[in-house]
Amino acid sequence: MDLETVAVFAAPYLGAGEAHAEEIGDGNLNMVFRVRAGGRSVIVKQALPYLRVVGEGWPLTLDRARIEAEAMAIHAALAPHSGPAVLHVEPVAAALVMEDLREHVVWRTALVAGQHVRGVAAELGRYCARVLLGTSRLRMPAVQRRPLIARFENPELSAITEDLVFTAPYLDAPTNHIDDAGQELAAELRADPALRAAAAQLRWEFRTRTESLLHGDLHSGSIMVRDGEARVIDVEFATFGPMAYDTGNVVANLALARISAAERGDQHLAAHLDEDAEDYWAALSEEIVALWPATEPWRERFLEQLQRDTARYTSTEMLRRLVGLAHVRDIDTLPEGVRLRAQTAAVRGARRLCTEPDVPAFADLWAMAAREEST
Ligand code: SR1
Ligand code: MG
Repeated sequence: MDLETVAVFAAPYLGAGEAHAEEIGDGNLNMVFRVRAGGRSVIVKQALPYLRVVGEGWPLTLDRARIEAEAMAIHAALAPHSGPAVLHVEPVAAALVMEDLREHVVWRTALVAGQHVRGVAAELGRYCARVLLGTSRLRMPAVQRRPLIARFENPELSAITEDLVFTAPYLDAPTNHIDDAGQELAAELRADPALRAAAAQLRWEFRTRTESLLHGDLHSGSIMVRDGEARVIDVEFATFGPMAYDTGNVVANLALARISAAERGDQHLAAHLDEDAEDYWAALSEEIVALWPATEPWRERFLEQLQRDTARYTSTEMLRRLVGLAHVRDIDTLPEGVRLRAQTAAVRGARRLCTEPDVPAFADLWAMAAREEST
C-alpha cells in the first residue's frame, strides 16, 4: 500500500474525517504506517513479498503476516495486554491493523538515549513465563499443541535465524557486517572450533526442540515501553523452539545495552540495567513457579536447564549483533575507540558464556554477559 491506499484501508478503524497516513517503519522486514483521522490513530503493518531493507532481491513469504496475527492472538490469550490489540487482519494484502501505542517508545530507543524505564523488565519476565510455559507441553495439551507446531513451522523466517544467528557469524560470510576495528574479533570467532561447534549445536536445538511457541526475535527493538508497561511487537519470527532462545535474546540485548552504557560512562543507566536483568530473571522464575503443574516433580531441574540454555543463547545473540548482518544501535552509535572497547568486552563475555554456561546463579550469567572488562 502507499500513503493514499493505506489511508482508505484503515479508515473503518478511525474517527470521522479524512484519514492521513505516514510511513513510520524502520524495521528490516515490513512496511509500517500510522494512519490518523478524527482524533484517532491506528498502525497498519504490511508484509511485502520481499525483505524491505534489501528489496526484491531477497524474496520472503507473505505468510509471515498470518504467523504474526496468529501468534499475537495466542499471546493475548496467555498474557493479556502484552501486545497491541489487533483490530483487523487482511490476508490478501498481508496486512494487520493494530492499536497505536502512541504513549510507548521502543525500548532500545529509550536505552540508546540513556533513559531508564522502570518496571518493564519484570513485566517482560512474566510475559515470557506465561507464553513459553503456556504453549509448552507442561501446560498445553498435545491435541492443541501438535496442530499449532505445524501452523507455526515458519520455514523461511526460521531459516533467516538459522543462517544469520547460528551460521554466518562463524564464517567469512558475505552477509556479515564488521567495521575495520572489529575484524580481528570476528577472525577470533572463526578460529575457535569449540565456539563454532557450540553455535552449530544451538542451531540444531533451535531446529528440533519444539518446546514452546517462541516470539523468535525478542530484542529490545521488539518491545515498546512506558513506566511499568512492556508491550511486545513484531512477532513474525514466531515458531516452536527452545524457550531459552527468547530468554537469551532478552538477556543478550540488555547486556549489550549495559556494555554500551558503561563504555559511555553512564554508570547510572548501567546500574539500572543490572537491576533490570535481575528483575527480569526473578519475575520469569517466580511466574514459572506459580504456573508450574503440581504433577511435575522436576521444577528445579527445569529452572537450572533454562538458566544454562539462556546463557548459551545469550552468547549467540550477542555475537551475531557484533559481527553478523543485523547489528544494534547500542553498540554501533558509540564513537570509534569506545565502540571497539564495547565490542571487545561483549565478545569476551559472550565467548565465556558459551563455554562456561553452568554458572551457579543468574547473577553470574549476567556478570559474564555484561560486566566483562574490555582491557
Ligand atoms: C534480514 S532480517 C535481519 C534481522 O532482522 C530481524 O529483526 C531479525 O532479528 C533478523 O535476524
Ligand atoms: Mg523485528
